[in-house]
Amino acid sequence: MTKITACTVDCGDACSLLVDVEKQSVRGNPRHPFTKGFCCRKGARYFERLNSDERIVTPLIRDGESFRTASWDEAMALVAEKLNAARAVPESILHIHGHGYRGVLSKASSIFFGRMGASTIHGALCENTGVTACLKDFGALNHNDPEDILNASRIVNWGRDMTRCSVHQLALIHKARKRGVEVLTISPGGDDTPEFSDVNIVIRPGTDRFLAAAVLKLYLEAGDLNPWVLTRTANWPALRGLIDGCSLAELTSACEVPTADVEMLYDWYADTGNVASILGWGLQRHSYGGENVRFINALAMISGHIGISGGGAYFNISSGRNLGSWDHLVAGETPPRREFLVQNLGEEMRRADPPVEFIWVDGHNVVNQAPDSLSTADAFRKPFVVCVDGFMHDTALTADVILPPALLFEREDVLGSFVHNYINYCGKAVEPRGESRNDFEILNDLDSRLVAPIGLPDQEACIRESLKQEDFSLEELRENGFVKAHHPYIAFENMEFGHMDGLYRFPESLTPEPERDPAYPLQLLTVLRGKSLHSQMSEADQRGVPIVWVSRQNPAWAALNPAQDAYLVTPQGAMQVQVETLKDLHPRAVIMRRGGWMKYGHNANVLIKPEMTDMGNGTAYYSQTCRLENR
Ligand SMILES: Nc1nc2c(c(=O)[nH]1)N[C@H]1C(S)=C(S)[C@@H](COP(=O)(O)OP(=O)(O)OC[C@H]3O[C@@H](n4cnc5c(=O)[nH]c(N)nc54)[C@H](O)[C@@H]3O)O[C@H]1N2
Ligand SMILES: Nc1nc2c(c(=O)[nH]1)N[C@H]1C(S)=C(S)[C@@H](COP(=O)(O)OP(=O)(O)OC[C@H]3O[C@@H](n4cnc5c(=O)[nH]c(N)nc54)[C@H](O)[C@@H]3O)O[C@H]1N2
Ligand SMILES: [Mo]
Repeated sequence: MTKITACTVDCGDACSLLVDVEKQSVRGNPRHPFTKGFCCRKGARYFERLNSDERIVTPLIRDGESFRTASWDEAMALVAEKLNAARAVPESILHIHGHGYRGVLSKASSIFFGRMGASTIHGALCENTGVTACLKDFGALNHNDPEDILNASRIVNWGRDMTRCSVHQLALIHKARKRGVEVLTISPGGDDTPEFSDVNIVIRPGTDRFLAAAVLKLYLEAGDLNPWVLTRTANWPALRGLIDGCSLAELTSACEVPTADVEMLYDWYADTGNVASILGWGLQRHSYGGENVRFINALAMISGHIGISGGGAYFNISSGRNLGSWDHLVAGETPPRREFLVQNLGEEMRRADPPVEFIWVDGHNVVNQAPDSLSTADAFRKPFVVCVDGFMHDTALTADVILPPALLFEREDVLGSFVHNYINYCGKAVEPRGESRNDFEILNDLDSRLVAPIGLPDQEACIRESLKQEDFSLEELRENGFVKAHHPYIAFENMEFGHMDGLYRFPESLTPEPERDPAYPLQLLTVLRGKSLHSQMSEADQRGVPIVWVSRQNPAWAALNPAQDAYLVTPQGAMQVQVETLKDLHPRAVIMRRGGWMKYGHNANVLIKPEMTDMGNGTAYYSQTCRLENR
């Protein structure tokens, strides 16, 4: 029997999937216009994760340094007792929810603990820097339909490694190239972007704003400005002043891109035909990531490529824009809540008054994925920690009780995408393994044991409520697996923007990149893995010493003695690593693939200090400086 479902991991492709229940095999839904019958290896092999020996399938209660199996009744009675007591001071409860599983029902724990007045987290680990930058520029979060990329003459890809992060955008790029569309990628290198690019430009990490500004400078020098475009902007003189105030040499040396490459990029934007710009998520994980995004958008705008077919700037759309909320189905109001900055959770918790006594964390390996992992793990030692997760990762290891959730294919939900405009139905294809239960049922069980219950609605009622905003039918979704939400094919057509006056806004500052610290002259780029999603990887794959990659031109490479152990060192600490080389990587960049676990000595976030980006309370992971040395 084949069941229609959809992937709920935190990925923009958000595939519609068909599961063969007997064979336990997965394939992309051939009828879905974006999924087009194929999916990535993470989705195709998800049953390996569901059936893995490493999966936790019964509740566990801490027993000294390890855990013992418990019944749901025993585990939930213990959790309820602690929560009932903590509710005397609601702020002493801390709820942490991540994007480990997406869908309208995944909001349940946030609404549940919100009504209690529990503390929560703020700040952002993912894409909020770029989202905020785009909102400042365009006044709304939108981009052309993903398929419109096929209408471009040329594509300029600012650092999105589609070989890993999006197999469906990659397929569209391949199709476009077959039609003669050319692709230029700008990145620090060492990724697999050459696989789909005609030309690659290597840039100093974190400095895209200077490259975009340098190309804008060439536009000014050529006197090549479209008067119609300028009338659609609110503050061109401010940007013009910034660019006039810098020489081309200053801009090119700030991004370490040769002038010939800057001129080539100008030609790519200025030649006849339409240019689509793609903005990856990596370039906004820097201290001035917001400015980076804003200058790239400004270049796409000034070159006349916004609001037209075959053009546009692709960062993100909002995955929730087509789905309404259901929190009004829950009685009461959410009072103002205390918030801890997620990037600096350990430190913020240590300073907290009243102290945190009870933590509920679900869908987030926060100890592992937020910066300064050791500090977070340490702050989790004292409170009573409940972790709803199916794997014994760095966050689960801090828990007093672990509750096993039903995972993908084992529960029903609906969700949107931050890349395409389809709403997908995520059907329950198989029964939850062992004693696992879906997150919503776990909350219902807990609620029934509370002295003052919150009262959650029926799950299907929540799904139906979410679909009301666009009048989608749950029956149609169950039958087809997806519905299309209607948005204009071209974003910001006729250069009508989302700001009140309809005009575009340029950035009004161009912040210099901080001087290189001679003690830590390299930059650590903790980029994603193709085979797994963040920390959702098998423990068996994490044996031995983790690998980092550098260029042969990296000053550290020549200085390392291969006969001795190598260490990656930041002001936060040191980690033993194995150093390998990669062609065409920027000479000051060190690549480490993120998601490895602390318990195996593979977690880069132990070495990353909590630093914010310039916008949207994002995390400047990639501005982490480092060095490599023998010890
Ligand atoms: N396989 C897999 N797919 C995923 C995920 C996963 O973990 N695994 N995660 C999902 C999620 S949540 C996200 S947010 C996305 C992330 O998707 P991506 O943005 O593709 O990946 P990142 O690892 O965030 O960023 C790394 C890329 O940014 C480039 N880069 C880094 N710094 C700079 C810079 O300063 N300038 C430029 N121009 N380029 C730079 C690197 O060369 C690399 O190609 O992927 C999603 N898809
Ligand atoms: N060093 C460094 N760290 C980074 C980044 C970086 O660039 N560098 N980038 C970051 C980015 S882009 C992101 S999006 C974040 C991701 O941070 P997280 O969201 O913490 O990432 P995951 O490791 O995918 O953890 C998700 C967890 O949810 C669990 N899960 C899956 N399905 C369910 C379910 O149905 N119910 C419950 N209860 N749990 C479920 C999984 O088992 C997994 O343990 O990390 C950030 N961390
Ligand atoms: Mo992300």
